[in-house]
Amino acid sequence: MDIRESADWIKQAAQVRPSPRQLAWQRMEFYSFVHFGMNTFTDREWGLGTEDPAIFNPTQLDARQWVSAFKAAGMRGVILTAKHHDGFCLWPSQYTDHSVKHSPWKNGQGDVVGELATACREAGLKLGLYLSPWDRHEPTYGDSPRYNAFFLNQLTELLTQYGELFCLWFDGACGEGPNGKRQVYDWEAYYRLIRELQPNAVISVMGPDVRWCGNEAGKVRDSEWSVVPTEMFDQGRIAGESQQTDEGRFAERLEMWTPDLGSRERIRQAGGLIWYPAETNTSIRPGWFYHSSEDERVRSLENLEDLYFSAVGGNSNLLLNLPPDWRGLVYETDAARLEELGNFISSTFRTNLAVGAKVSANSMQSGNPLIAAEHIVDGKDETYWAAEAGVEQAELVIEMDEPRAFDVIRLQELIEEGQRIELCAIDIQTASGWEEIGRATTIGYQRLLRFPLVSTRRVRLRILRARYSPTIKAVGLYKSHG
Ligand code: FUL
Repeated sequence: MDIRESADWIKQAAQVRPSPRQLAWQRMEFYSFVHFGMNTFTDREWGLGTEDPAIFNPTQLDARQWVSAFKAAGMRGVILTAKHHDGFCLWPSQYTDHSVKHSPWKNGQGDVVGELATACREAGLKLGLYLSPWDRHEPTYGDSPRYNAFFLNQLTELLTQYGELFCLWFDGACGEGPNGKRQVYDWEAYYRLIRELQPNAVISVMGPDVRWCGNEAGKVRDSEWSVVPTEMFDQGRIAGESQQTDEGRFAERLEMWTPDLGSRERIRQAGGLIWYPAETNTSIRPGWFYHSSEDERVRSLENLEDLYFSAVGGNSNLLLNLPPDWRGLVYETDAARLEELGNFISSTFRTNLAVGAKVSANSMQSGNPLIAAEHIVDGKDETYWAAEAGVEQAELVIEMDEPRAFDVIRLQELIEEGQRIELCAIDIQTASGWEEIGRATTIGYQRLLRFPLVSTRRVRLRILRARYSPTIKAVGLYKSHG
């Protein structure tokens, strides 16, 4: 039965909550990474910084084509590499000559960031930007104060000239400067500027708002906690900066992979706790940049479906890289795959078979009209169910008018209140009684479970262990199409 004895520290962990910008970001679920730049033309992954801007010359660049391919997949935003490690800028920065301004593309009049910003605005997608702190071209790199000032100038251009940004994405690579000195990044100054000029934007990976999941292969933990020890942020930054000095394929760099970031055992020893949710970043191809040699190595539809279920369905957002080719277009195979994936996602999640069902619960907080058992199937965002304070186990039974066949379940906590569920199971009622069909550890923003098709009138969610008082915002039952 109920264990009404949550220790104080568990109660505190249950009450760590996301900021409004983290919440808005979490709802984006799935968006695209665009690695495009000098490397697209030199067929490299990491440029040297000595490339001639004359090499940058996409013949058919069309940001609208990118955006419509991303939209077809159900993506809600795009993050573009405005500058990668080679220092070449995709916008006409006034602080360097190493940019589109000095390329033959559109006679030096073009602006890739600007074109993408316009295409996103037209299509209703959000825009984010990747700006590499490591800059192999810039002569001041390694002369820390001067380079930091340069970097802040570039950031200011990006933060002020392209409308609202949802994200600034920093990786941690920190190579040696041309003068042999090591650059010390002034992260605090970068963050202050972003907060001032784009207060709604999250700062991801080498930043305080969104945590790198710890690998680039698309792997997600069984329990992807958004409440983690404060140290995760500082340690992440240190690991990020020291991890890369050589060009390497991403699959080989799997540092920062600790399976347990948020269990009771782990957080009990923590100096403090923060809301630091995970993002899974991976590419649709082996590399981050386009290489024609990888045209046959685009992820299959089945692989993308699995990735979607494990990442978006495992309490992380999915940042899937789609590198445009040297024409400046998302390659045909990649675009076709995105469309297939989008069709699969939208047809699968079109109809929640549980909507309107009766729901009962064996524990419930009273006195709040937003809280009721039926609210988990009312399709509304702000209503939910919550167990009484201190309760760590509870059961909800969903009863439909007639048997329904489904093979996907979607579970969501009300993360505005925190992340609390540690273990749960799903049962269906059969002629011989309740039968367990799925189990999960954490839920958080969203957990998706897949299993062979079942048909039943009654579904039971057993919350086997939770912190202080579990909440459920929504339960969805779906039949997958594809
Ligand atoms: C890494 C970079 O070194 C890769 O080139 C790529 O941009 C990846 C997303 O981040 O740290």
